[in-house]
Amino acid sequence: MRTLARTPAADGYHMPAEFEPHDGCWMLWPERPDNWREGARPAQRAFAAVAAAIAQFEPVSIGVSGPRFTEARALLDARIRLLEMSHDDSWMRDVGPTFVVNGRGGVRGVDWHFNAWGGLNGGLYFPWDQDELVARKVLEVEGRERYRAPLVLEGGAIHVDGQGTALVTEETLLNPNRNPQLTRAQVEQHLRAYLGVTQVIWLGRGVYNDETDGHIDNLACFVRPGEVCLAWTDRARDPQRAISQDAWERLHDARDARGRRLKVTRLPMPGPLTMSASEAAGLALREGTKPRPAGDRLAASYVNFYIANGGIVMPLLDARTDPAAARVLKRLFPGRRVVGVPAREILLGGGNIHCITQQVPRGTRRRSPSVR
Ligand code: KQY
Repeated sequence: MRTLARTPAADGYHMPAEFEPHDGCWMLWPERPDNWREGARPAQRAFAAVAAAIAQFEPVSIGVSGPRFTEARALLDARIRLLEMSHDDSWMRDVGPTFVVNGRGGVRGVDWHFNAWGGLNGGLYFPWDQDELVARKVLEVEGRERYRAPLVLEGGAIHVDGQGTALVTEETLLNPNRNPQLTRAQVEQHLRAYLGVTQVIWLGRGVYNDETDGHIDNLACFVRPGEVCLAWTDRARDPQRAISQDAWERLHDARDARGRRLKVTRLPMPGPLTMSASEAAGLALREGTKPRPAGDRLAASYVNFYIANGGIVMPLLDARTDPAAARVLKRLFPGRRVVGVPAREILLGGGNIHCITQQVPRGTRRRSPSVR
């Protein structure tokens, strides 16, 4: 597909909110044994369950390496489209394209630079050259034109309300391991140009011990214009408490692009949860990949859910807190069916359901990928 020379904003495109209608959802198959225990089998079952849950609401496509195609097909619901696609790991939110729309049925994709959450300065694995190609390949399959953004960024580092507001964290976007040459004002300028937003709300740090350097998609998200839900703990001595409190205050003081104050709902957090000795023992250690020792605090958050057409697919992480979190989500999304999927195996790899999915917004259907 053509790579476009201008920016989405200059062409009248913007990123729609996740709660707007979708044409479908993309995922990648988890395979690497240094990130997913026991040769990734438990994670594959969890990903397959997430895909089946989303497929109740919208079409799902999954990229898998050639050698793993047959076993993935056997685990996946028949409704799911499986395609061969090389990748280094399975975080479609971060390596896939960010889709933008023009309000008249046009859909295009933004392809950010990806450096495995920090490159050689704190990144999670090396190399990441196949991940870097995923956004482009998805756009080829979707038949959508591509913008190449001059910015290291991951899809999990941004949330938008679809009405001109972006929500981000300083911990990720101003981290010296992403775009050290850019000032905050220059980062904002790129967000305006590539997401089509006019207002950026900056939170401070992300969820405690989040290896992405504090992605917003684990901490807070828009549930509709003017409304945000925030990961929250009442545990006074938990280091997460001060992080959530600071986010709460910043959200309270913020105005969105339309000048509205935000309504903020606290979504209780699970745990604290840690990596067990047997879970850690199931990993095949490899030089160049972040080690995951037993006892490590896991960055567990119910905010990492996926909004599908008519549904919410939420992670089940802790039997003590899952029911309360589901109740809050049902209240926040009265028109959608809330479906819980056991997600500890995804959490062990460093993220959750939102991180492994990427929505394709609804657009005018292409007759064939070559038709412009
Ligand atoms: O937060 C996300 N969007 C992705 C988490 C990636 C973790 C890598 N191990």
